[in-house]
Amino acid sequence: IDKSNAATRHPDAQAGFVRQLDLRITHHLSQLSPAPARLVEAARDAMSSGKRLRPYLLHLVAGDAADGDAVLDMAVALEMVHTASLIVDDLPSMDNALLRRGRPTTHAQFGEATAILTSIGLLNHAISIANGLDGLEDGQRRALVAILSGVMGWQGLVAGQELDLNGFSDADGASGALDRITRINALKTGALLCAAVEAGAILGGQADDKRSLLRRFGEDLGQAFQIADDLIDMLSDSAATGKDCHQDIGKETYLAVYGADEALRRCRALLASADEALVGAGLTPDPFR
Ligand code: GRG
Repeated sequence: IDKSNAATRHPDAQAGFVRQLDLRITHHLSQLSPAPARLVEAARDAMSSGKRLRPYLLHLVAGDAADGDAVLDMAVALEMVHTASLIVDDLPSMDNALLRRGRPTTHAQFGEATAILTSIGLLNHAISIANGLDGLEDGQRRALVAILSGVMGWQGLVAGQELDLNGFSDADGASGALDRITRINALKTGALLCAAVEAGAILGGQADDKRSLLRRFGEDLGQAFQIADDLIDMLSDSAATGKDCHQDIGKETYLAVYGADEALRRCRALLASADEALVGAGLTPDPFR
């Protein structure tokens, strides 16, 4: 499993889209001035790399018939929300990480206060991009804004992170380890992938009956992605420490509870189910590989 190779079977198509996306990110970041230069610099730095998986997913689901400018703008908004969440995830009170995307994290470079402010600023700007989308019907624009505000909040990333860090209370009604793990992965990781897929379906004008299949695709992909992410972390840890692959990595993940073989099997089963949902929705899985 190599997450960084997720779309390299189509390097030209992906690279072309990512080039356009990066130009559009630069354009939107230039709109932040006259905000304080240090804050803008922190935002630029945080947004300067990444696999751009969620934007590419949006682009693939939206298809060629969708308005290319709206797709790019919405893709930037999604990447801003994703980046904002990573900045927060890396903070000393959370994962306390010094490296992200192979470079020093935002708080490591600019301090914790500026990192928090950068994250809030990116979230705010993502909503304002979606509010300003041209050439759409009002209902479409409202739906896209609702997707963004939903995914960042109480039914999305914020909720997933709280449960991941502090666990479930009785009132949260979780029934066992698998339920806890699946719910955390859905909120923390799946929600943003689903948001990209749903936004793509809106911009591509996909029929309502296809949307539930596309949602299943996003959900399966989210679960598979988080399991793969945990496997990759474990493999890089075991490469660094020389320990074997069944070590407990500290959190209640699918990998920690069921072991690497079962995690790999589950990941493959989820990806097969995701493929099936895509085909059901009338899309070809190949470009997504
Ligand atoms: C500020 C919106 C907001 C939320 C705060 C911190 C937090 C709550 C949520 C973060 C949850 C989190 C870190 C989920 C993990 C998601 C994940 C697997 C990220 C890695 O995605 P990649 O591999 O990263 O696509 P790149 O760097 O390539 O973009």
